[in-house]
Amino acid sequence: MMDIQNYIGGELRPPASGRYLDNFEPATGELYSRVPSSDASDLEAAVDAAQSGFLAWSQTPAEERSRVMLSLAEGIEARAEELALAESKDNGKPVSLARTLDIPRASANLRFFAAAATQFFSESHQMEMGAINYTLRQPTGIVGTISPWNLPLYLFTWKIAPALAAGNAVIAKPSELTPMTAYLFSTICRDVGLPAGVLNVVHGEGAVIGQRLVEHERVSSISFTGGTVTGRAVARTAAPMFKKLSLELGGKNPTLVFADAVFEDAVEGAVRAAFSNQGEICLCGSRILVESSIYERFRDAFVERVSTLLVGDPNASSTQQGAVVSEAHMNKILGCIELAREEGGTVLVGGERVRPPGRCENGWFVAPTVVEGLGPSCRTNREEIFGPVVTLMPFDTEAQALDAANATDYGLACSIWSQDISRCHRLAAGIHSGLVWINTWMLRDLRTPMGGMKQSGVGREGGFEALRFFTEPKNVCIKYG
Ligand code: TXE
Repeated sequence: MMDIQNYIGGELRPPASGRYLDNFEPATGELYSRVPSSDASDLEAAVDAAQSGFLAWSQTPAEERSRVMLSLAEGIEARAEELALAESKDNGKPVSLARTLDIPRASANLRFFAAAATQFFSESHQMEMGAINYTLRQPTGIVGTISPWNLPLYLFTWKIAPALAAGNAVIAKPSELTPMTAYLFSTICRDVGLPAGVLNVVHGEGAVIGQRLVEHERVSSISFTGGTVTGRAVARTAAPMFKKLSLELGGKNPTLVFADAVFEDAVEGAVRAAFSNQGEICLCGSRILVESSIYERFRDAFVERVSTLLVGDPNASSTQQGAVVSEAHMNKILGCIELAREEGGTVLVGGERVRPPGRCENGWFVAPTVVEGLGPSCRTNREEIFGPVVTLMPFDTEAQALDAANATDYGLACSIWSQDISRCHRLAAGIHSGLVWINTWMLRDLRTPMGGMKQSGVGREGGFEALRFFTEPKNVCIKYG
């Protein structure tokens, strides 16, 4: 049984208390490693290490920070296959997805922000009466990053990379459900010679070490990705302390399909948006709204396509749907399907647990599920399920589609499938979400702002937005005569 370790002050260390949490492989339901159950004393050590790390790192020229970050990206690339296998085992996702999405994106995050570190700039404002203002953008100090289990190394690096690029020291708290690739990344940091204390990784329970990180007086900013309920608890702690706060929370994203869409592209796009990563991506399109004139044709083609998705051992290269992250999460998803039935929905395909034969028969798998017959205001269409469950709803007019799309408390993403460019622009402006995809889904340019409105969060990640979040702007005004 392998014991994962914290990474504090450049060293891999066991938790001070010697206590660990069990870590399971979702595809088999078996215990396979242990993760530190860190507490306040581990955090204190991490804060002390980060304080001295910050002194050195914030004075390191951007070009040198960039060089070190590029060597971390190279470290990921050199161990890509090991990391992909580890991510798949820890999370349950198909190894093919970890190979093509998670791990390449983790190194891309570091490469992108390594470059951004040398390209960041600030404003200056000339006054006609003979004065000039310029903005200094200085790192905020020790920042806390809290990341979730659905895209473990991808979202871990998405936060630490801009924080490090801007010259901060970081204390990162990965999800206790998927700690393995953050641990392996710690070994890369050690091998590459990242200066001690610049990045510290503290593992453990959210309510214990995550909460302590948010409330620590020497931690200046918190960047959090996770559930809306947890995000609210984080905000409750951080706001009265006036910390900088970035919250990337849940979604209940609509996919809008109009009769003039390229039909095959819309079906394929809607399947991908609904079921990628078992539906465990905050950007997944879990409510599909289809124009009435093509509703039945679309429904039949969609259901046929979904019934061909291969659910099974994440190690098999043919697998398209792996296990969901935990037994508790599987039960939550199955409970949501039950609720959909109670609300009057009809399950067209899926709707139950899957037990793949062989080594995965006790794993936590849910069949890709399609429900129809529910209106936009029921709980199934308003609450985030975060699993392979999607609803289909017809609409008659563009105005109806927009109303239904906006009928949730979330506002993260949407995708629109239509060839009418004027309609696409109108809807993009009218939809309450931070991201709009037209005739595509999850096509990401790392320079663009990423985040949501309403209960999907506060602030934006990505590009210079992220570097602005991880720096404190200071205006300097000079009068020259
Ligand atoms: O995530 P949590 P959970 C949604 C999805 C899912 C639901 C709950 O709907 O079903 O959230 O998932 C840490 N102080 N998303 O409960 O708890 C925790 O250790 C500080 C959407 O598993 O939000 C982990 O590192 N930190 C989402 C991180 O928060 C705390 C991704 C996220 O876990 C904490 C995941 C606390 N009090 C779930 N409690 C997305 N937006 O992509 C927990 N944590």
